[in-house]
Amino acid sequence: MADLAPLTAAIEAGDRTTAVRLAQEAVAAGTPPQEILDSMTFAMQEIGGRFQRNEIWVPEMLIAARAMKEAMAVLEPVLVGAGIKPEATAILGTVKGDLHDIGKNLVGMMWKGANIEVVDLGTNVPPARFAEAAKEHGARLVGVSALLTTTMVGMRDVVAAIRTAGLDDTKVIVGGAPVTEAFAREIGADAYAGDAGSAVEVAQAALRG
Ligand code: B1M
Repeated sequence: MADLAPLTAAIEAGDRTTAVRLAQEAVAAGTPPQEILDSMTFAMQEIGGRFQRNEIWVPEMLIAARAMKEAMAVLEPVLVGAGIKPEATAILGTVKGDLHDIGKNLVGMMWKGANIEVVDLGTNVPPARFAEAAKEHGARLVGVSALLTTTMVGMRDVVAAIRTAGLDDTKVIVGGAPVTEAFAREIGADAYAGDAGSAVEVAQAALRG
């Protein structure tokens, strides 16, 4: 079995040049693509954990996610060729009336790093659009972000739109600075994630449950 620890370490360090080179070498050496992918997603799980424990901050997480993205670009054609598909699809967006997207983008990067395909609808997304996109893409996850106390209330309408559309297998995950676990429960969301690191664990638990 190839030693993929240096690839994991390069992604964790945000060293994209090394990460891309090691990914290319692993592919060229005929390492099974699933093994390469696992070593890369493991790096993002580590990064997520460190971020949650306040051992690293947004910039470190961003550069790790960027290294992951570039190494993933090397792996993607090989994964497609091997028939390895993302674990699930997630629709992601910032709630209607809200233009903040830095936190949402971080969540998207972390989800992609965890082998979840992300359809990012951007900001100021009306509730019906989340439901339409979830239906169109057969998404098992819908992630909604809000940064304003005035817009977070609109998350209730997103949950309602998903339920009204009959998307019973689609789990709604909410997050953002003013959002709390209690609020998530109150509006009937399936789960709450406090930060981009825990959003990975929360998504994986939602997919299992
Ligand atoms: Co705005 N803004 N802003 N702003 N802004 C805040 C949020 C505010 C707290 C500033 C303040 O007053 N201290 C305040 C909100 C007050 C409130 O409602 N309680 C505020 C305000 C009032 C406004 C305007 C109304 C200002 C005005 O025009 N009068 C206006 C609203 C515009 C609109 O949306 N309609 C406005 C505009 C803007 C900018 C456009 C200038 C800019 C946004 C740029 C952009 O996003 N592209 C901006 C910014 C940058 C901020 C602050 C400074 C930073 C937000 C940020 O990106 N943080 C913010 C003050 C602050 O937070 N210190 C502020 C970094 C980011 C990584 O954290 O987004 O919290 P965050 O994401 C975290 C978690 O929350 C979580 O994970 C992320 C990583 O851990 N998370 C999720 C987020 N989404 C998640 C989804 C999940 C799970 C976890 O699952 C799906």
